[in-house]
Amino acid sequence: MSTKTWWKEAIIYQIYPRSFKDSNGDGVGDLRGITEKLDYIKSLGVDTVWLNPIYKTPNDDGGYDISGYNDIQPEFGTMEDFNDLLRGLHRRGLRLIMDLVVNHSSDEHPWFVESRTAKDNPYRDFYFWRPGKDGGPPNNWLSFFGGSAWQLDQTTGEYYLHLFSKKQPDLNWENPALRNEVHKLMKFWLDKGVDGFRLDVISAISKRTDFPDTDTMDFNETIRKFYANGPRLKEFIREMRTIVWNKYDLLTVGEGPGITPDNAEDYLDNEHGLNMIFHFGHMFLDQGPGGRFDPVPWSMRDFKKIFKTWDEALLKKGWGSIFLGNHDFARMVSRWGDDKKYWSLSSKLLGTLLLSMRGTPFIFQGDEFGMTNIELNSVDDSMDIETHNGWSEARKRGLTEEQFVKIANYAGRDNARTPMQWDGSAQAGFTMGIPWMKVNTNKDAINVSDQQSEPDSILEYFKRMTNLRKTNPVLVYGQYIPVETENESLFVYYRIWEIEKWLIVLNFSSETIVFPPELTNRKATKMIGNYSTVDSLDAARPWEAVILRLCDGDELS
Ligand code: TEU
Ligand code: CA
Repeated sequence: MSTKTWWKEAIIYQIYPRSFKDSNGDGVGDLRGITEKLDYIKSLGVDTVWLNPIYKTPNDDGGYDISGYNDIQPEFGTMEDFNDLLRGLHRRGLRLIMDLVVNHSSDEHPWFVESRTAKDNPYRDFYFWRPGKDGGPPNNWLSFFGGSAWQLDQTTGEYYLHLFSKKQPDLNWENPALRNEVHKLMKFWLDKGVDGFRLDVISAISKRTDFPDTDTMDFNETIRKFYANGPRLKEFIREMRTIVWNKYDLLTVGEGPGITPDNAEDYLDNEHGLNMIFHFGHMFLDQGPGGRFDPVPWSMRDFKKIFKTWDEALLKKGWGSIFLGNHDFARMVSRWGDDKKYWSLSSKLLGTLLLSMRGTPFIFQGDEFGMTNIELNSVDDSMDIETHNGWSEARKRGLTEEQFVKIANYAGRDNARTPMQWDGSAQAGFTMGIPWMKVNTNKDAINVSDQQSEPDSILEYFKRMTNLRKTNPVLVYGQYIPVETENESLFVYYRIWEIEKWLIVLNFSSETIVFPPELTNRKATKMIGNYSTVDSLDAARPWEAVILRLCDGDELS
């Protein structure tokens, strides 16, 4: 069925460099800091690292606004530091995936600086410039970060498109000269020896160049119908693959809202597409029509349905990825688990889910030892442009700051971006100086140092889970068969491969849940579990996670 490749078997660790480790005391995490921690990374049992952007940037949006694609952000270090890091990773058998952000650049990139000077500048068509309509912007599109997606530029009196902040003008992929530049910069990094790319918002690179108005108030629907999945998407991806990727053994993972189970094939074509994609189904489950700052309750039934639908969709072509948190969302345990009473058990449960699903798992820094959300007291505390812009929109709708901050504390991106908690010292061992963003006040209770070599810790559990996955192909290649769909607390599934039949039981609740009849009285060996005592096989205790290897002769129902 599915051919074996290294990237299917990989376990990926995501590093947000600004918040990982500061080596020189300026309060900003950097490349040397990562190099200092390579043995820690290796000890997790992961084998690939994905770095969020480290390129030259005015840093309007956490480095996703790039002004020099072949340069390192000076705050993060030099190209020599980068080469050292890459060597250090490879020496330990770890691979490196870079973030490729080419749906847009920074407005400070030389291309855009040129582009805005005159209508006949050779770089004009690297971006989307349009005249206004009826005294306003060319259409009614809204940016991801609030407000119109068009910005009027005085120099020429035209508007440019920016799906994200106004300092992130969208690049025009219709222009072959731009595509050639993208190919060149990918080659630059691949020739240095990097092992792949995570392609930021790849879903939006092909625009509907007549720019039709959106006809819905639902933001996620607007994304699907108007921003993402454009007419030339497949062609652009195929071109990158033919001209660049086919010459290297690399991993490509596409990111982007608007990718659905129905259109995933367009991205993943085995011969011509990306290796895999991130799907956002579960990540948008608790977002209402207004998007991130319009939260709605989510149900376990829907959560399970999303995993089932995606697994089925990806069977036909391609390969999936599994993540429960990243730099764009709240902390995994605060969102899907219980970060208070059952903090340890529920963190381990989420680790069990993450590392026992079909699809390549991505662990976000800090989740391996249970880092949690923070509490901002005011919008001013936020370091994220999305939260600041979200607040200006929300206040127009009549929300008080207190109400908005509550929502931001639940859903905002700051939650994921606080400094790594290495130990309980003043700045959690992240920096000797003043950190660019406040350390979470729970650093004394939640840090690496306390959990290392502590057998019952979340960190040690994660290591056991990565090892289990690495040594048992059933967890990588095995079929995924969900057991029941209705239960609001239990998430139960089989992984089946050759003679191996494994059963994974996860109780997403603080109650003891009696098993459905088909799960009881099974002969099985426990492979791992977040409770140390032997299981009854009749019920799951609060936030219990257990993986059972079913013994020979056992019939699957
Ligand atoms: O995010 C892409 C994106 O569209 C969203 O999934 C994400 O929720 C975002 O935070 C907007 O709400 C990518 C990056 O991961 C993100 O950090 C960048 O801000 C964005 O692209 C723009 O480059
Ligand atoms: Ca630094």
